[in-house]
Amino acid sequence: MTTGVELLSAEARADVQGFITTGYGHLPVACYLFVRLTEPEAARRWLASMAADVTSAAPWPKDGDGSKIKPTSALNVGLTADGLRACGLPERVLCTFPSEFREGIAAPARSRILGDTEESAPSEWDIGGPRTETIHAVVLLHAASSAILDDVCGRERDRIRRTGGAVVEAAGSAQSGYRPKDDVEPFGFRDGIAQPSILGITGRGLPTGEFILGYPNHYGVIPPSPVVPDELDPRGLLPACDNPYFRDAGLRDLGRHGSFVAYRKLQQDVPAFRRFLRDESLRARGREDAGFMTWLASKMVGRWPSGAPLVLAPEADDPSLGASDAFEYGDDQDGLRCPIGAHIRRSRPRDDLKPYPAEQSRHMSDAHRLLRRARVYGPEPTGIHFFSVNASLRSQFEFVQQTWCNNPSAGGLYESKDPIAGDNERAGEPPSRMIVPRSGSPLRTGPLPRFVTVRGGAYLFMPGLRALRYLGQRPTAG
Ligand code: N7H
Repeated sequence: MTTGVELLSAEARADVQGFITTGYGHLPVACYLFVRLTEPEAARRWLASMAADVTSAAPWPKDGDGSKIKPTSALNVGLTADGLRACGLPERVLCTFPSEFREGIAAPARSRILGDTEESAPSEWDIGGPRTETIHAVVLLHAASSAILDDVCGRERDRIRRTGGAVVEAAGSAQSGYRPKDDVEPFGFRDGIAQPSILGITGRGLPTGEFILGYPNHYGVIPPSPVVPDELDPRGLLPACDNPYFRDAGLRDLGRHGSFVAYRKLQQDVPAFRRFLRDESLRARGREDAGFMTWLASKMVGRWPSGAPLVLAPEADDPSLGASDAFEYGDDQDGLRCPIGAHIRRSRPRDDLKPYPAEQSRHMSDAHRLLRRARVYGPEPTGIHFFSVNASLRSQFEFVQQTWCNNPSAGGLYESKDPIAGDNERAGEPPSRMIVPRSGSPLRTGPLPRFVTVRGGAYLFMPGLRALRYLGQRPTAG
């Protein structure tokens, strides 16, 4: 959809949290504070005080010569369902949130969908699981330098301290991350290239409602949004609910300009990844062949280490194509260039979602896009703090993870899950293998280990600024 575009007004943008519309590429270092709210009144005051400082999606001002003046730090906040409850939000409001959000990422039903089993099971997590403290909110801090990050982190910790114990950092808080040089993630591949563009922000791309609540989505409808009865918002802090699902029902829109965020702490077993490539090289070539190992790893990802898409650079890496996202799979139906099972092809099949024709494939693929935000963690690159921003956790993040990454038959494959993000190596299941089509017979690798282990997670509601102020006020009887 690219015509008849309604851009969000400056006022609307100022109500959206900046984390939804930008990955803060110019703010390479990040710290995430995981907090618990122990007393509703003071917790609400904490939220209200933060609302004044939260970084919005308002366009950055420009200086005399027209260049943007970008902030040197950014503050954003998301709440879990437990967190909303801990702020005193009544059940009759909570029940208007989607069920997957209310259950939370660590609920057994969600783990089955996400493939969070064995070492990735929530019971094993460092943060956000049933054996660690309940997380109520996550404060996301991004900064231009470590010194600035220390500053803003200190400021937020002071704000927490001033609540006198009503807001406390949970064990495992202050997770830090950074944007690596050349955006190379721990397995050695350039990341963060393919991102959907939000129509109402940039004037092109996907319908705004895929990422920001309150606008038409992929199907041309404004999806249901969390709502508050009029009498619980006597001061009219929230916008009236003009969502056709609820019009004239005496409700106000708590969701407007908010979004949902899936947080995953994903640990990458870099030595196991290298070992696997080496073993496959020994099997296929009889020796450790660095060229073969890079080739196979790239077939697993769907891009070369520089980021060059295999579809455009089938034979060898071509760094000049490193940032390219202008490609489709229609001329590569058999996956001879980019395997059907490659991570990027299965997590976004573009024009070739088998068995559908191109137009329908594009349409279906576009219904399940994610805004990916990530920062690498560890002194040695050990994994990523992964965030998926989407209006629907169920039909975007969970759908991609379940139906495309974890599905051994995706795209007509057989016993082959996503080699990077799939729930490989599950007890009681046949081994999953990477299949690389070639002229002649395809290469079938040995069993894929799970290279990526989930170490933590949270489903967050990232409210609009008005909604944040509403959540921060003293409630009327609920
Ligand atoms: Fe993936 N990787 O480094 O190998 N991812 N991913 N991802 N991923 C992408 O195109 C990676 C994960 C998607 O539009 C690239 O920007 C790693 C999860 C989607 O063509 C690389 C991990 C989910 C895309 C990686 C990981 C996704 C994508 C290419 C875990 C969803 C865009 C760079 C540690 C549930 C596809 C780029 C498109 C791209 C890697 C996780 C989804 C290199 C290491 C959990 C939708």
